[in-house]
Amino acid sequence: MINADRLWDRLMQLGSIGAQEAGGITRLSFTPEERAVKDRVAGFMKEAGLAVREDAAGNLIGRREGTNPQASVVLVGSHLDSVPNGGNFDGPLGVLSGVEALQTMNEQGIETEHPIEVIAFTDEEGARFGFGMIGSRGIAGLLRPEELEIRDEQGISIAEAMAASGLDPAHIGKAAREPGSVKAYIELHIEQGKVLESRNLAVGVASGVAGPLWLKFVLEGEAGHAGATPMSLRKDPLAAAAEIMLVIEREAAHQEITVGTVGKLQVFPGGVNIIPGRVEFTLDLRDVNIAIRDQVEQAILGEAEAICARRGVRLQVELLQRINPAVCSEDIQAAIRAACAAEGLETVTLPSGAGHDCMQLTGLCPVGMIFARSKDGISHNLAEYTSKEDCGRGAQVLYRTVLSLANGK
Ligand code: HGY
Ligand code: MN
Ligand code: MN
Repeated sequence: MINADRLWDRLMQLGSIGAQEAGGITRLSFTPEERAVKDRVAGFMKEAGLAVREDAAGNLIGRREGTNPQASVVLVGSHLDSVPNGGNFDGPLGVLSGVEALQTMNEQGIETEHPIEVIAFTDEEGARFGFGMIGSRGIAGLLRPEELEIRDEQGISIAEAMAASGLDPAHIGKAAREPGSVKAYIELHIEQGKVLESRNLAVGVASGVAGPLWLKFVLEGEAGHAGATPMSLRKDPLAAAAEIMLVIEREAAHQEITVGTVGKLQVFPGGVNIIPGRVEFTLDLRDVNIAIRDQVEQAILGEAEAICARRGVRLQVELLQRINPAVCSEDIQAAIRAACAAEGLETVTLPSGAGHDCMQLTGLCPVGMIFARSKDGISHNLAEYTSKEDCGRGAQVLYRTVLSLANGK
């Protein structure tokens, strides 16, 4: 059995790192808060008896050797970075449960054939640069040098932020794992939705992960005097943006699973008595079916162009990231269900609306995810909560699943 008290205590410790006056946690990549949380987790990994290192992409890794030094590694992961004013469980539950599982194996002298590594991926959320999953892309060898030139709102590039935190962006390729070197990837994560709670279940099995498409819309109109400019003579980019946002809502709502969200909006120059000159907003569009997501994307872009043409507003759309949906391995799903059965836990299989690092790893190894119940389905919010009991249940299922994966099943 894993030590649920120790897991909970460590989770609560991390909750104080990056805590915000306005509530919630903010730990963006390559910031002092992220450095602090990685140092604390590195300490937990050492307490667990793991060999601890950081790779060229800044991933924090704790390794436990197996009996067969030639065997491929089982990766257990999640992330420690957060969204602004985020919750305490999105990411850390998976990393700390991985540490707890390996510490339990060491304490109980349990041997596995395959080595196991618990990994805290760099920048899963993409909150700082609008481009996420940097660490898992690095592991999969998918990072392109030009992507390290993406800049945050202060104009700092990913490469510059990496260098400032002691990494050499030129060596990012060294984080990539050889094909065949990874047996499987498994992650415990909070569900971030309401399915488990509505079914009164503590643990769920992921069938797949919806793919997020992130676009940045830039609308250029004509700034003007709010009082002296008749409505018929305006080229107002904010009014155009408002129409486009309603198109996004309508087109996504027409589909069964598709979701569309405008999460960031900036208005320039931003004065009470100024008709805006420029507006920027982001679109996060997701579906588990890539063809449907593409179809909704084209419908939105077509209508946006027509709206802007009618209003005399210039439209530019910039791709921030396009991640394909991921399918979870049937074998790993079966291993998770067997672990749930061994724990006497009824479970359900469900798709993940939220994105996760496993999406970057499907070309490297089979992937699977275990979900822990989220209270009220809330996440990316300071009210995000999973009970101590459910964290323990999820970690225990992870422990059994990792054992079965690391012993050649
Ligand atoms: O955006 C997501 O779905 C994840 O929380 N990064
Ligand atoms: Mn997450
Ligand atoms: Mn998240």
